[in-house]
Amino acid sequence: STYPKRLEEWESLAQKELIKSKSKYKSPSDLRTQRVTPEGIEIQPVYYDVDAMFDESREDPEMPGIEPFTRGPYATMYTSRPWTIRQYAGYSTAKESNEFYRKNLAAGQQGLSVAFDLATHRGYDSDHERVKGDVGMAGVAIDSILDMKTLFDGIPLDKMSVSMTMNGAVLPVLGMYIQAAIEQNPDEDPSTVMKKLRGTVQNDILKEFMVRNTYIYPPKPSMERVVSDIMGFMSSEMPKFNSISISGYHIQEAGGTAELELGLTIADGLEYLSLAVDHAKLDVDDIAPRLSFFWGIGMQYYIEVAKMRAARRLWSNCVKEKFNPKNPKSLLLRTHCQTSGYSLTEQQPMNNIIRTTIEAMAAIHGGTQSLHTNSYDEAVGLPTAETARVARNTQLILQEETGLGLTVDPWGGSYMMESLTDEIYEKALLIIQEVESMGGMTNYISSGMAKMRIEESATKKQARIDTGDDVVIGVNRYVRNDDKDQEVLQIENSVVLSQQIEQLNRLKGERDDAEVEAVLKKLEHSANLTYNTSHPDDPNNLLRLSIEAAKKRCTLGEISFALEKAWGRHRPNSTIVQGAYSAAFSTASEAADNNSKAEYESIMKMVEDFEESEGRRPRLLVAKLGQDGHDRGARVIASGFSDIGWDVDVGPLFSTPEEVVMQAIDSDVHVIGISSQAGSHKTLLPALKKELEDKGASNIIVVAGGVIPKQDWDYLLKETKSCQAVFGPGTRIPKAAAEVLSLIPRSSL
Ligand code: DCA
Repeated sequence: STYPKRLEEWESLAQKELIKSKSKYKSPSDLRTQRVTPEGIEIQPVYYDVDAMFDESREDPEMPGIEPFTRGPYATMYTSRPWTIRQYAGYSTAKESNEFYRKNLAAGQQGLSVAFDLATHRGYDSDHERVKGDVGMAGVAIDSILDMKTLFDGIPLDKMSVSMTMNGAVLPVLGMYIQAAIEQNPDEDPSTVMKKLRGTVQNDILKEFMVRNTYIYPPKPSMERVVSDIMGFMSSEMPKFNSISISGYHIQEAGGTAELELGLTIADGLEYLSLAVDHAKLDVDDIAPRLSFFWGIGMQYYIEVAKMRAARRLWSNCVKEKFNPKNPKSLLLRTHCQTSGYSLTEQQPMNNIIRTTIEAMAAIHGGTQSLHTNSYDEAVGLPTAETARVARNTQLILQEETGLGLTVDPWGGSYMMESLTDEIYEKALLIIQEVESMGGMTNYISSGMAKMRIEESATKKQARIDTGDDVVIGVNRYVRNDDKDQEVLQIENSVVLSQQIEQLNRLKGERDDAEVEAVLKKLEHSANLTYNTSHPDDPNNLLRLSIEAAKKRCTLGEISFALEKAWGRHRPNSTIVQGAYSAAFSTASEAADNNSKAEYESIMKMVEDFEESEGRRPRLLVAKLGQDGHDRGARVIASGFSDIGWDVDVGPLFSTPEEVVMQAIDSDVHVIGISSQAGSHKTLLPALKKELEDKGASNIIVVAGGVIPKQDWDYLLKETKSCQAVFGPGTRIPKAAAEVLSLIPRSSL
């Protein structure tokens, strides 16, 4: 076959245009490599289908609703029912969250999605000493069924579809949710009520071990007892409830590329199905139709649409090959999407509305079933009522004004989109094969491979921004310095805390202690069993027992602890990725800013000078305080500083101020760097400072970074003098490294 004539014509026309416009690209082939995505995909200047040019008799095209579902899970998609506008939210107390939900539902939101605070995630009651800074900060605090009933007061649970982002403390939370629904319908048989419940629980513990870190127990009981018992119970008792939301979102947020997000998430899904079929002896057709997915949608518009199309084809093909189900619904991937939090900038926050809109369009064009759009102030804190309204309206406008939903899979048949879909499919499949070759996802995670791959990708991403290879308007291009401070929602942690404690005391005063004791004993006994209890009729099924515990007014902390006595708490280990950050500077493209390379070299020289004059390298302890497990920022900083020449220690997650100070003194560091993403900085940084003073270690410098609103900077820097510098989101690593170095007093001066 000869090269099609039209292509030759295009090449020569393109060549002429490049010469005429004095482009820096010398030939059409230069255009083919000008943009290589983080996934390694070369975005082509023009796509074409050579086969189509030769051959008119094409195969039957793929169609939506038909295996392998590339074009959508349903035949009619949004033409008959739009996607669900499902905004994720939770505030301080159950009462405040309930008021917020009711207002939102009245204003056009269609489903609920509950955000819990970190104390709840990690299985602690609000009065536990480890969670002082976390209660009510990043979501709603739930200690018992009393809070759960308040949360859904006036919201009929037998009708409303409710999604709950809960993984670690999933048993007590589900137990309380189910029991609250039963108590809302006192005249009905509990089992009838349960059959009506619609919604989704995240229950995706595998990704917690990889990235999000809100686990409680070690992997084995988390999988073989918790996830397995929930799948088993729901398959017959709650047939309308989605038992897992297999989440790629957090892999993307932690810095993973689209291929990693896709490959690792589908591999997670396959692992859950293996658990159900091989371990729990459940029927694949009872489980697979109620598994759902959750993607993060970032700024690479074409890639995101292609990822979602490839995901459906991949899931369908893999499930068919491995499990050969009989029900076609078992092959069908349904998904929720959330726009990327990471893509939002603190600088010029209004730009975030545009980013979110474009991401939402990608999710819609990718065929999502349900969508959360972020508020534009989320790089600095929790959304206010005003910014939450803008986020919801973004979806209402897309759904009701634009006609985006009038055609199913509008990108289907585009040369570009079909080609990208194939490319991402193949790349993700390689990752799935790598996982399978190591015996599945649990092994892959335990080997450290999953974390390593994601962190490497995150470090490279940061380096691409720092070199200017990836453009972020307002951060590394078109920077302005006249931004007004963004108003942020302030939560009075101490007020929430005292309300929660009051409620806990009331509960403990009213309940029957003997009954509480008895059911907690049953839970502990079940946790110690070694046989499979996932069958819904098994009296030792852990979800069944958790509902009973909620009914008897056990607290979330008590239920969690009964299981912890048998299984212990999982302790992660931390390593630092090395070399990925510096490598990006040596391979930065021509498009990258040359000044950034010079800056990088000058800071490395400063570190060398420091070592020469001080006799040792500057030493930094990167630490996380409280129950905040979002450690992308901390890990990227650790890798970046280490590549620049610092000695870097990484403290364990979930530390108290006392533990951090002890480690800092033991390792004789110059600086403690606290990364805070979940709003506890105003409580925990002053506590850290006090502890340093008490231990006579005030010479150690403290710097903080992460999601810390500008309004709080004075409080931290001046009023309480809890730290010497604060770095907002989007700070470039070389700049931060130079500034922190200048804070260290030189002994020789
Ligand atoms: N034609 C026919 N039926 C349709 C169509 C259509 N075009 N579109 C939707 N439906 C049906 C569905 O089959 C479903 O009924 P079923 O449950 O009996 O099968 C119902 O309408 C609801 O639609 P669905 O697409 O399932 O949308 P949601 O209820 O919003 O569920 C899903 C979305 C992703 C499956 C769920 O897991 C979810 O809501 N996840 C959210 C997770 C979350 O919020 N995470 C926060 C971080």
